[in-house]
Amino acid sequence: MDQLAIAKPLCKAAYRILHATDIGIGVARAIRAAVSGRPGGVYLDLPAKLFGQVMDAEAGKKSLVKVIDPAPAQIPSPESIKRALDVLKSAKRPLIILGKGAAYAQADDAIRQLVDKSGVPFLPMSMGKGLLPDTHPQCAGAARSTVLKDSDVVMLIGARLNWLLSHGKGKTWGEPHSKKFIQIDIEPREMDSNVEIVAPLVGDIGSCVSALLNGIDGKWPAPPTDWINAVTSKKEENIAKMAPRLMNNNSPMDYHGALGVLRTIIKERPDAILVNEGANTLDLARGIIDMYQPRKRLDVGTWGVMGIGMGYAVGAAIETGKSVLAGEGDSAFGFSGMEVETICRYKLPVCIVVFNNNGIYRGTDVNSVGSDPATTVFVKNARYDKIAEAFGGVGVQVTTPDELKRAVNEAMDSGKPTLINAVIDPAAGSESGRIGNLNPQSALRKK
Ligand SMILES: Cc1ncc(C[n+]2csc(CCOP(=O)(O)OP(=O)(O)O)c2C)c(N)n1
Ligand SMILES: [Mg+2]
Repeated sequence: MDQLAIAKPLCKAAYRILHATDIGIGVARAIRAAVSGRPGGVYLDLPAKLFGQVMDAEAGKKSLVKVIDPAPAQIPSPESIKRALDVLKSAKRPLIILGKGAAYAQADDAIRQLVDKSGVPFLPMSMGKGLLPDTHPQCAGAARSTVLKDSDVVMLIGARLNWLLSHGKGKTWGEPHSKKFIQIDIEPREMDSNVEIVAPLVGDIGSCVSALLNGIDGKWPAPPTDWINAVTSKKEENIAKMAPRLMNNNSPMDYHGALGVLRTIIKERPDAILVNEGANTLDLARGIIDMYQPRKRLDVGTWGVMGIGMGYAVGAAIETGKSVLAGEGDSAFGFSGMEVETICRYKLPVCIVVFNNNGIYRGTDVNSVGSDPATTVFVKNARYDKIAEAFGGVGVQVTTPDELKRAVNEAMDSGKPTLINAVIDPAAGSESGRIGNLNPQSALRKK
């Protein structure tokens, strides 16, 4: 099987090493390819015939290559900086969008300064959350639809105009051609991917943002007050509407009651790492759970890939030594749930909360014909907590937000591998979480 060819279209780069003497340089090349420019996964093929080769151990050691300056700074041109500052200055209703690229760039201080000094409201994408705390006064997360629709100048920092942002056009973005986009990205081909970028800034995010900061002095005009007031009042209205739902103590739980608990826990333990996958479990958690520190939220990413959860939890716990809280839809959990064995084997400080609503989106669907269970419905009253017990971990079954809170806090305090089966009302979720609008609509029904 030609694995290299299979991997090629899915990775940033794919290489094959044929000789033992080339392993050092091959690995160096793969690392450089992965971390330079826009980072991305690299496939390295070591075919079976390589394994049989022998070489002198000393020569082997010497053949290893140190990767020098693997991700060099890429300095933006001064013209592009001036162009971007001119566009930003002209804005009546400016907005900054922080993507996960901004978080990966680890230019946290510069980005914070840019937001603070410019006074511009910002919207974090899912894994950009926490770069600045979601509770920052300029965070427009709770007024997302308003700022996307009504802004006139949008500065994208390490965020792409892909499907997560409706490709920069359509209803989400208000009147057609009503926006000017400034985009900071290390990848020149990202510019004009879907709509015109009037001020492309090609370079690494740290260098670009620092260069912008040099042009934002004490005389920089604050955004118009009516824009700031409009964003703030929409945000306060939405937060006030949500507050009582997050405090409900219903049993069986709904998503809001259970996620309200996890929200408080992350507020009290801001350096814990939050892993998140599912549909309702993902989309609602993204909005409800505030993040306070950069790179603490790991989720399904651009392509919504179920199955990342347990691998991410293992990786995060080992790499950082910090506690991990994993909010998992019951279906999502099933994609990599067997890794609970790994978590227990290495005694990792991982607390998994399975949002058990008996299925995908809802546990109440029925087939219109036949007696088989609906394709989206799972075994009723499943006890996921027993999976942890099977491997010597802690398993807890909870049916109320109060019980959930106690169980999660206990797990996080003890650091013991724990799986909490959180019983969620099977009728609480909605199809496709909050992206039901992407489903095909019946042309007949519209008429
Ligand atoms: C690898 C993969 N397969 C299938 C899907 C389609 N998918 C999207 S969400 C989801 C599961 C949603 O159910 P659950 O995790 O239980 O979330 P909830 O019930 O809380 O909405 C599936 C299978 C996907 N995103 N990725
Ligand atoms: Mg579910």
